[in-house]
Amino acid sequence: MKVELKCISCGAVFPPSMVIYTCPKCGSLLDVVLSLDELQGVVSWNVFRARCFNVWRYRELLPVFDDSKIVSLDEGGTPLIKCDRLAKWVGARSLYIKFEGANPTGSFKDRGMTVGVTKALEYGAKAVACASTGNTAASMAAYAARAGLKAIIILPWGKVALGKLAQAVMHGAEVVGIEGNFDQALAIVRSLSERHGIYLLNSVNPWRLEGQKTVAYEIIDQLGGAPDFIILPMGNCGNISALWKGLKELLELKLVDRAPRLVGVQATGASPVVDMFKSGSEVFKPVENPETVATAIRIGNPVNWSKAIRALRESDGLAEKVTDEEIIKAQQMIACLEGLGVEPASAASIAGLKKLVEEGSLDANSTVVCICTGHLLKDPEQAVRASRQPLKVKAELDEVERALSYIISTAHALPLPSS
Ligand code: AN7
Repeated sequence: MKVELKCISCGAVFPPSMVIYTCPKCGSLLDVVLSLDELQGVVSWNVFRARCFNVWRYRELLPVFDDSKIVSLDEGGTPLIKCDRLAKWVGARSLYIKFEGANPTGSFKDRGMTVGVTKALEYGAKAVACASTGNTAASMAAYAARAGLKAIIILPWGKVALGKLAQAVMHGAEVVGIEGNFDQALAIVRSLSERHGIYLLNSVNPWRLEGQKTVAYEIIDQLGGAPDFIILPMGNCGNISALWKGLKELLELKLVDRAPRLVGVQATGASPVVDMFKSGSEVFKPVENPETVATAIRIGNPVNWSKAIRALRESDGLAEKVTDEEIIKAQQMIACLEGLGVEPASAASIAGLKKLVEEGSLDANSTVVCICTGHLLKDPEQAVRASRQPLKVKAELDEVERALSYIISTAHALPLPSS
């Protein structure tokens, strides 16, 4: 299949053999452009559904040229779970969670890494690198290990959740913490990659987004059609960019008859894209010192902001910001009402939905899919901090009974966090 890299600003086109991350002419972001004409009539839901349910079910739409180099951990194929109890709390009629925590390293990043690391092998790279708030690091470290590549990771020191750090170091990556934030780490790793020819795997890399777009295919595949809204958290904005690209490809291939409206959610302390979208401004203003409990999306200068704005505008979408309190409340409700453990950034999607329904900007009768991007166990320290602590007693029955007296006397219901 014919594949090109195309600048989203000046339209310049480059061959896929060039190792570039941004446009060599104007510096803007690149899109991978597939010639979908060749696939009309070749791909169909029947063709896809005859295969295993993972990212590679959609093989024709993934621009990898050498199948023997594919680095996979059976990523994707995550559950789409109907959440009726949570829907009631949110005030919506029909709500699904796309549970990306079920990916091999516990986040949606694996979808992008399977393609990104395969590209690294195709290009003949020996080492890969990324800056990360944690999940990209964990995923890249795992896929690099499987591919036999060296992995270099730059992190904001002290601001990466424990589970993610544990993964990065256990998979053997070289990890450097900087006394600074993610945005600074990204600037450093971009220079590092350029100077030393190390393959860059942040979401500025357009190939990574090719893997991540499969979440769009899966949602439509699982629902058998388009929902009214898809809601997701935004950090560096790779995911919303990829989601929209995937949906547009399905539209062009006539594999879906309409596009869902996209909703991007950020934390109030790190909301440059939401602010720009809501104000209707053409000027992007980064946030100097981003801050939020959702460390995954503690990003003030998202590299893909222009693709995110494009996705929100083209899909007639919405954007919303939520406080740390709203994020934690939503995380508890997802956990207690549905049994789904998600990390704070992921809960931002549900918190955003609740706010938009309450404001009346999102019709409560809509069918909504919220993408929950990462697993609860990514940030165990935050989960323990946010929850009731276990009681410690002597190893005696009556001590345990006394500790449980309230529950035992009201055994009809476990207490849930008050709404
Ligand atoms: C759980 O790992 O940026 O808008 O360096 O870990 O595509 O950046 C993580 C981002 C949402 C935001 N949810 O996605 C990183 C990193 C979780 C995340 C996002 C992230 P993008």
